[in-house]
Amino acid sequence: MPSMPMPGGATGAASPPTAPAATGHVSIKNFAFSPATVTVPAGTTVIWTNEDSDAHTVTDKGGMLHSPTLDTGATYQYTFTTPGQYSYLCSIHPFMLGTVVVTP
Ligand SMILES: [Cu+2]
Repeated sequence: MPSMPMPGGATGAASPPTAPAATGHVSIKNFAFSPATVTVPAGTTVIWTNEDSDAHTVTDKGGMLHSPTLDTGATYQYTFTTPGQYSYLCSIHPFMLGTVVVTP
């Protein structure tokens, strides 16, 4: 990838010019997290996007993940820095379960 100066400067989103942070994406649709299990290396920002017509949340029991109610099209993101396995659910529909596996 050629190295180019940042055009214009402030774009609102803080993205490092080199070594862009990895991102993982989880869709929320049909009352399920998709994929239900996502595996990412430590330091990855996982972004959930609600693609349902119903509101959902991303919530874990430990309080680490605590999104507001996500309406259609809303997103929630969290950067996982510690390896481990993180289970979460939708607090509105507790049968909706998901897991983030963070590898070193
Ligand atoms: Cu839900």
